[in-house]
Amino acid sequence: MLEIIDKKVIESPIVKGMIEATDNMWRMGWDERNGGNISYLLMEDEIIPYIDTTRVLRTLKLNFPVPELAGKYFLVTGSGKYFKNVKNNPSDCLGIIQVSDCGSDIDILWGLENDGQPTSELPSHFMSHIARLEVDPNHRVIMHNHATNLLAMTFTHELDENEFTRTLWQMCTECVVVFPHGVGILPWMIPGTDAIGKKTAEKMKEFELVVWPHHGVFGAGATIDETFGLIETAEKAAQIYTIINSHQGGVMQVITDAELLELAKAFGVTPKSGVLKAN
Ligand code: 2HA
Ligand code: ZN
Repeated sequence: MLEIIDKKVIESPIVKGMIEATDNMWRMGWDERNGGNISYLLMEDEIIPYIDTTRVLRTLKLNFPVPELAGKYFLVTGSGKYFKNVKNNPSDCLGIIQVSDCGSDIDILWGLENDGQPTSELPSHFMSHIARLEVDPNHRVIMHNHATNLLAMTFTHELDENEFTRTLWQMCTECVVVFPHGVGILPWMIPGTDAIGKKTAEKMKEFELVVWPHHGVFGAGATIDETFGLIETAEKAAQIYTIINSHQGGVMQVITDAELLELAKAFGVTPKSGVLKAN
């Protein structure tokens, strides 16, 4: 019986979507070894057909209570798990968890076999979910990875949020339309801590993209596709930045700030104020 239920979970659209995302991210080169993590806020009707929500496999204590998320279900990647391996071993690499009524524990309902734990970045994920839900009722996904060119750019570009955002917007015409709020940037910090979780969440109130210098990026969105696409777009811009900076001939022409403003107007988005210099 147990096996039948678990088999159904693996066939559910949510787990299939997670397998596809982790595989794509690994193939993009953004998730070497156990790098990267994803959490997906699940609606009850997405899991009820697949899972017995009263069957708790294990309960884990949280160091950082999250009463704001009480009762909520999440599909998460596991701590120390390799994205490369998710598709061959989803019930080991992924887990479905529920936050307890008081917000101080999580119940594991499926997966994380072999005594696995949810992602080491759970503080950043949970605190970011809380921050994003306050500003976006459609919010569902937090995604972290080590997107190569964004990471590289944190060595070669100043870390001022407005300047970093402006450079990314200048690299590809679509950028200002895809992330008009720009990117937030933290100082370098130790990953996996409550402290970096709090700082990331503070930025998430304003930005859907938060860069961790010399480490990677956090993205937020309503779907896995949208969040992946957001990071993919910023990463592409960072790639263009790196390519043109290593080009001997240098930059011959750019998209001007006036053109970016015109573009934003044409697509009905409001770029973060203070980034573009033209008026
Ligand atoms: O181990 O990416 O930031 C996964 C990570 C930590
Ligand atoms: Zn990381």
